[in-house]
Amino acid sequence: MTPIHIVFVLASLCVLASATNRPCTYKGQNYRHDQTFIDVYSECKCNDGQVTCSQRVYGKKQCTYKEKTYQDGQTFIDVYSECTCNDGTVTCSQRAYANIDECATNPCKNGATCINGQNKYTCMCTGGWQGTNCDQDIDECVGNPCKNGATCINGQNKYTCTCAGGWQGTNCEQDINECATNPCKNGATCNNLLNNYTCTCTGGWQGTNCDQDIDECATNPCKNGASCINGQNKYTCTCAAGWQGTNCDHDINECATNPCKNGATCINGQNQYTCTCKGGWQGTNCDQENTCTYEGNTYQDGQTFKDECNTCKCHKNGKVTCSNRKCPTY
Ligand SMILES: [Ca+2]
Ligand SMILES: [Ca+2]
Ligand SMILES: [Ca+2]
Ligand SMILES: [Ca+2]
Repeated sequence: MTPIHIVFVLASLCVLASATNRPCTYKGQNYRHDQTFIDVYSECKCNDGQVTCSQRVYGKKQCTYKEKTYQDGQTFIDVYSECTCNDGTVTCSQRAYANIDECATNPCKNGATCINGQNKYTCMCTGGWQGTNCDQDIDECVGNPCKNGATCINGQNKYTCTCAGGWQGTNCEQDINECATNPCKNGATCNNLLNNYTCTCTGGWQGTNCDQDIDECATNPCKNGASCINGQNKYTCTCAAGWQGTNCDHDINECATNPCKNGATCINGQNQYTCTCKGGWQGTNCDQENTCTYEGNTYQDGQTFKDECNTCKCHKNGKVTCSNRKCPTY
């Protein structure tokens, strides 16, 4: 190596030394090479005349997000977004992941179908449910479907009507025909009413259902000691002797058969007749000749005859009367 070479090398070394150890001037302050210092919240270093500072190392705030703590600058995933803690404030990208399945958490209840949408979901409810998540029961009684005073009971996708008396059907809209069970007897006509019926009886029957026989003898229709027999819508009189007719109120004319003979007069009586005989006849029916028998002899009615000193007479009744003189004895 020549002396010229040596001088050149030394000069080069001197230049290198001065080039790698230069001081720094930063915000009016001088710093040695390699010196570190704090600038506000950053750590800075002088490096060969250049100051470089870390970005806000000191005093930066942590973030608290959904009950978790994150360091400044820390990134994390929240559901489907990417979030960053930035000096105490969390900012999240909006839906970092496309076409998120919003139905994945089964938000639709009671058998509803979930439809995954763009940043939303839609629930298609099954019968009887309503609301965003199909978790609200529909009150099927709201429209008052139960009629005629019925009570409505809200059920699962249905309602039930408890009918008032006399009504039937799903909505209690049908009148119950109380005549359907044929409550009216003995040919009666049934009248269907509201929660009731009435019977229009045929003759001879009475009572709610026309099943009670009317006692036609109750009004004592049979007269003059007759006996009454209660029948079906009628009565029968069994007359006492001497009476006839439906009610035994007609006297039988015992003279109708002309019982009195030989010109006698007949007198109609109560269950009997009386004959008034003409002269020369006697007996109940005046069919016997009117004679008297006296001491073995027969005399005609009105005939007089002698009995010793007395005069006797034969009367209509067959009796003989005599004068009652004491006759002299001979
Ligand atoms: Ca319901
Ligand atoms: Ca009815
Ligand atoms: Ca009767
Ligand atoms: Ca009579």
